[in-house]
Amino acid sequence: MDNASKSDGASTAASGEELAHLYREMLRIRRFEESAARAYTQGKISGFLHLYIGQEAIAVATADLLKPGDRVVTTYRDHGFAIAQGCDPGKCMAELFGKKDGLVGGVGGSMHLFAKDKGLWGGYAIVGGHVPVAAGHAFASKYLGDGAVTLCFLGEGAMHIGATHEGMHLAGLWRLPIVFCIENNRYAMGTPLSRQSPVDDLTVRAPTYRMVSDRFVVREVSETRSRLKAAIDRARNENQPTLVELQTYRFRGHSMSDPAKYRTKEELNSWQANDPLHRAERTLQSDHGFTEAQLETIDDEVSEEMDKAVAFADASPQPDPEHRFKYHLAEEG
Ligand SMILES: Cc1ncc(C[n+]2csc(CCOP(=O)(O)OP(=O)(O)O)c2C)c(N)n1
Repeated sequence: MDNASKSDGASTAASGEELAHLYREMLRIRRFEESAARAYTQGKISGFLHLYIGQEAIAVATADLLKPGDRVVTTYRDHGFAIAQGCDPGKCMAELFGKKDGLVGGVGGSMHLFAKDKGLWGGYAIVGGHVPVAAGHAFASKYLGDGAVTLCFLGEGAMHIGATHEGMHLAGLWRLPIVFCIENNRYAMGTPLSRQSPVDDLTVRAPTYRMVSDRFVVREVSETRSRLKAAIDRARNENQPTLVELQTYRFRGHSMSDPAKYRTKEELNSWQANDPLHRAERTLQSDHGFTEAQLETIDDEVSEEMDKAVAFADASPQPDPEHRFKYHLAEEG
């Protein structure tokens, strides 16, 4: 199947109300992460902090399509999914701070956000290690006949890891209800795609796993939503897995400790000029009559929400030392 024309015909256009919702969700992630970056420089967050700024449209489009029971399994770049899927930003921030009121009690940190009740089955730190886990989730859904779809997000760097191919192989062999979404942000840490992969088009591997594929540049959140919808519908209705390559860009370094000197300012500027968040803002004004004042109100509300999230995380106590061992062994009963 031709990669560029895989949409099932679902309309890409969003109504003004829908686009305003998607825009607000993208802005919530951006403001959350800007607050997290500030907190990191103030020494409130230890360890790694990988920001998703620039890629928000993907998590927001995904969250908009999830049905109850659907599962998202992703990488350490996971804040956007947690926020978009309805996790409380205060609890997310407290998790980044390693505090007791964090999403997983402060033991996971930034890379391991988890909220089963919201369909977020984990941020994982081992590159590619979560792909067989995601295939396992999809296998469980098929076995139990629960009608759920699993979405597995991975960076393009994970396409060169053995575990990734074990997971994809089984998904294709067993026709699992899963969508593999490669967030190709062009760099694995400081290594550009051209030095990681013999091919530029990462979906060429799809037919070897009997998967359908799609590949596109993430510019419009509404287009991203309709392209992912086609893949999710295919998984849900036909048990047909899809490999989607979403071409995107991270505006910050790999993590907070990376000054990203391996890329040019011109390259960064060209992607920022097409920032899906700002494109949505412009479309709201040009096509749906939103005024500057209305957009400022949305920003003020979102910024206030994130200020409260930081205050909540600041006020939360440290976890009880005993809590560190809670998840090491399965509890009886
Ligand atoms: C198995 C394994 N090898 C190496 C690392 C160190 N590491 C952490 S992130 C990363 C780059 C991954 O890049 P990519 O998959 O493109 O995702 P991105 O960070 O761009 O979202 C590497 C090599 C790791 N976490 N796991």
